[in-house]
This record gives sequence, structure tokens and C-alpha cells, in this order.
Amino acid sequence: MNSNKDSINTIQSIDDLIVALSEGERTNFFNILNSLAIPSTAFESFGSWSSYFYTRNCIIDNEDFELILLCWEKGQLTPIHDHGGEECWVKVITGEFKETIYKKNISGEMLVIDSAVAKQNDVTYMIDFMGYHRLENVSNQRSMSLHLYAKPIRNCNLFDENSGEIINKVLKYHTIASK
Ligand code: CSS
Ligand code: FE2
Repeated sequence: MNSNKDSINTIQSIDDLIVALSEGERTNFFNILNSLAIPSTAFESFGSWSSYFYTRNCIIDNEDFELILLCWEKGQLTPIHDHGGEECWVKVITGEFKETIYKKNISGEMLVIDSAVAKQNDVTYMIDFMGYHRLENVSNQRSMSLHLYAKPIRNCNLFDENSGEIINKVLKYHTIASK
């Protein structure tokens, strides 16, 4: 393929990413995120930070998809959760994240079935039949990850490690970008 044409087609800004997602099909979302050429600094203005929990910062949210920037202090992690029946793509913007995948066995115990470390620019994918998962910022610093959900996830199930119960949780944003 012509490399000049490739570079013209490469997505270089968050605005272009939003256009590509709006016009694209879900089957292309992995490729779209994989081929981004947006500098990580372009995401900084969407970020916010909390010493208590990773933050969820909405870049765009519409009927079809939701694009959010998660900002993590060192060591912050998600609960073990599913994705409310939706598809989930995660692109590492800065840092490194450990993803652990869990499934319930026949007795209802939540077991680790896989884990891997995602590094800068890696893209991961989850959907409920693959199981539950947890992400943890395992880098030595603040990190950012870009999450694309289609359709948007308004609530999901969390696995409460103390009680062993599943809890339904409404998901909220810490910040919402002005349009
Ligand atoms: N699903 C979590 C992040 S890990 S994909 C969330 O949206 O908060
Ligand atoms: Fe998730």
C-alpha cells in the first residue's frame, strides 16, 4: 500500500478520532484504536486525578459509543467487573496496566483465567462472554488509558471480593468535556 496515503489516513487528533468512530463500524474499532497517531499530550487536557480512585473523564458520549479517558495514580486498580453487555476496547496512552481476566466456575467461585501486561499503545478488548476483568496501573507513575465502549456502559456488575457477591453499579463520570 502507498505509505503516503497511509499517513494521510492516520488519525492524528482526538477530533479526527471522534469522526472516525462516528462514521466507522464496530468491527473497525480495534483497527482505528490500534493505528492512532495522537500524541499522548493531546489527552492531558481531558484528565483529572484523585488520590482515592482512578477517574473517568468523558471525551464524548452518544447513542452509539462512549469514549472516556481514565487517569490512574500509581497502583490504582478497578474492582473485578463486567461490561454491562457491551463491547470494551482499551488503548494504553501512557504507562503500563496489568489486565487480569476472571471467570466463575460451576460452584460460583471467581477464578483467574489469564493475565497480561498492556504497554503504551497496546489495545485490549473485552466482552462479557470472555469473563470479568480487572485493570491495575502497574507502572511507576500516573498513567492514562483510553476506553471505548459500544454502546455506552451505564451500569455494570462488580464482584465483591469480601462477600463473594455480584453488585450492580451505576457508572459515573468525574469530568465531562465541553462540546
Ligand atoms: N470498565 C472500567 C474500566 S476497565 S475497562 C470503567 O469504565 O470504569
Ligand atoms: Fe473494564
